[in-house]
Amino acid sequence: MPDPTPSSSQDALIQVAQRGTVRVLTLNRPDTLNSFTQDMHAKMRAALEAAADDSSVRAVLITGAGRGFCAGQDLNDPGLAVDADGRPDIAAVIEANYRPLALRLQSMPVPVVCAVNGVAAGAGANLAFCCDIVLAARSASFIQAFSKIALIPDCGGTWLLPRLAGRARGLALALTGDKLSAVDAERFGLIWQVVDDAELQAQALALAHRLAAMPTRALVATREALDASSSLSLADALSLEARVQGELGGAGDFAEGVAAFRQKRPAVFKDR
Ligand code: T3D
Repeated sequence: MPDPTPSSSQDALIQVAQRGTVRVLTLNRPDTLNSFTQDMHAKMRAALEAAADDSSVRAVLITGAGRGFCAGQDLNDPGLAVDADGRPDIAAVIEANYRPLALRLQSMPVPVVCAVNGVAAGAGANLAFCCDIVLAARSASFIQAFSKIALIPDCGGTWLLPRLAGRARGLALALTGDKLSAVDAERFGLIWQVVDDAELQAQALALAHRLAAMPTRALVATREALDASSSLSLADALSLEARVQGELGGAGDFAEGVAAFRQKRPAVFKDR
């Protein structure tokens, strides 16, 4: 498997580019709206791992090539696992591909921005919802396409939809498989912001650069604390805040942030 370095070629399944301290990963099967094959999953895992392991990377930006963001699983992928009866072994596909993808995105050691440039369907929509901050082009849309092929939402959809949009909206989206406009996705709380199509990539990159200049360890700890809170009592969440704050308070970025404030200068954060 080729190393997904920042120099990857234009026809790579995942294009990898370095823009300063931001690693840009572009899903690149535009003829099938960037739907995922086994091969593409492997490249995506490798690209995320490489970004996580590279201390010069301080934010990741994920987007899609062409008119779509991602149409989820490639339903024609000949590489799909089959069970003993020759039927698609969907459980194996999920365990091997979508589970690690969702968990990796939600545990990246740097913030992850997603720029949804077009339709995001099935696992493609939930991939976006796994990211930390999601911008979408005004023309983009989100479809929980699973019910149309007699499946349930995966890639974290059953967990993410009720948490982001609430049970009523999350369940209705999953049951109907209706297309949701980017504007409504923002209104439902599924994404952060809709931007004009022509502005999407520039605004997403600017946001990723802004996050990259911030105290990475504190941003990642913030994500972890928010995610943990749903299964904690208030008392336990307060204890977690105290513990994490204690750890961050002993780190270089806190000293730098306070010094910069006192000296009335911009802080230069370095921890990761
Ligand atoms: O193993 C497992 O299956 C388990 C894993 C499940 C995870 C999942 O993600 S399940 C959900 C899979 N995704 C879908 O069901 C979405 C299927 N696609 C669509 O419903 C539509 O394509 C869209 C609503 C996303 C977009 O519609 P439209 O009209 O803008 O585009 P189109 O013409 O349908 O698609 C353009 C091309 O992309 C077309 O190819 P063609 O005819 O030009 O050669 C279409 O076949 C191809 N394409 C789109 N989505 C997929 C796909 N090819 C393979 N797999 C796809 N998912």
